Amino acid sequence: MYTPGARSQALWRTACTLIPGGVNSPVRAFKGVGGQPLFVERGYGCCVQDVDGKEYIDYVMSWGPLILGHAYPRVVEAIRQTCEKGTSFGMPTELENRLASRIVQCVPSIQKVRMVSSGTEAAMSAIRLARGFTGRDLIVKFDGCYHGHSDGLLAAAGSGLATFAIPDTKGVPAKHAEGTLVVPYNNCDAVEAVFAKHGDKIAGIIVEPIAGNVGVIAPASGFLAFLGDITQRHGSLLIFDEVITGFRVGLGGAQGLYGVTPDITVLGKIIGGGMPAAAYGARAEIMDCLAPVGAVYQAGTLSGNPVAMAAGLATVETLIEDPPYARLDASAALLETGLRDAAREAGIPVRQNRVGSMQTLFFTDSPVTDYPTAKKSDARRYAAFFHGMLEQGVYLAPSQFEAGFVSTAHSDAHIQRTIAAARKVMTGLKSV
Ligand code: HOZ
Repeated sequence: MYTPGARSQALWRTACTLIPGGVNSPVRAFKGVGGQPLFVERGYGCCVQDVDGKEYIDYVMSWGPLILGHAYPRVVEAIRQTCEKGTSFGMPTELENRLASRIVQCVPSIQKVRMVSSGTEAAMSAIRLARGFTGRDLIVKFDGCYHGHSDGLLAAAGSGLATFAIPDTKGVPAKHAEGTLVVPYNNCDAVEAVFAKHGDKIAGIIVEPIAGNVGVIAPASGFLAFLGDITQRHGSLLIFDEVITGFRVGLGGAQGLYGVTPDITVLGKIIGGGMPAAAYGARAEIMDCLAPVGAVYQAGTLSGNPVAMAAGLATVETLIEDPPYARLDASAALLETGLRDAAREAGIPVRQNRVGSMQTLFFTDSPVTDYPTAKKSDARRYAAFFHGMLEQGVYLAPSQFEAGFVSTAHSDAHIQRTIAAARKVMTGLKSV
């Protein structure tokens, strides 16, 4: 197991006395892989440096927002210039219009968009909007999909809950979770059955169009189109949670990639450029149900925060001006092939799931298509791989059940270094 340097260790000891578990978000604590987290000093390009001066090639990239890499100069400059004029007003700014118009331009389902501060808030508000618009209460979600930590959406969720095998968190009254019907991902029959029973009470389906919080799982062919069809047949709404996939798998997100347009879209991560911003959007008829036009309430002191808008705008405009998706795909494919070859040479069975620049290496020999098959992955082997890679200067997600990300800052040389590291580490995994 990798032991971080002395400063990281000291900061960790202090953090544990001040902050529950020493972290402000559970998966950062390394509990899924064992050991102690690194404390970061700085990030540049595709690398981070810890407080002890060791450099790592980073494939977490702040869990997805940093598609352009750490401290991308245009983003940093936009933040700097905006801060100098004030950091928050609680009054509208032009930056909100500019980011909103870029989102409307790129995301097929969105005519109007409301900015908030986190993906959790955006998903929670999208659900409220779906309920307000349809006048129905029930929500369908998929086993292992994660939509933030609002009460009703924590049922059978991925991300930290998958990492810690928490089936249902304490503190959520049973009646809150009762409004959420959980069905297996990629399973049209199960969705059909739930609609046959509750169809006229279902406000909407919320889905990660590419699952990213149990590791990456692509939608089965026709699955998303089926969800569009069944929601339309029953007068309920289809909500795509594109917090991870928005601007990640293309300018139009997963809906652009697969050609399926949902009713409501939830965005986060990349649209904040590494600052706290998220959003939800839909056609005008739905969005105008929100206060102050309509009667569905949602608000926030820091919603549309100018600094976050500036960072998001600089990121999104960079992507629009020179879409990097073909390059990202090529870089991620290089990594995918290299890791798979390294595993094969070492005789370690793996499955590599990848869509564009998001991917997960599962330590299993059977296909991973839903949460139960993801759970078959050998978590002990993943942990050993994770620690071996840290030793070699490569930072992977500290849990098997997360997506890894390639950014435009990952050069072929960085990826080749990563593959060389994986070759060394994989040979030691046979005995694990
Ligand atoms: N929910 C994030 C992973 N899917 C974790 C965020 C964090 O710990 O920073």
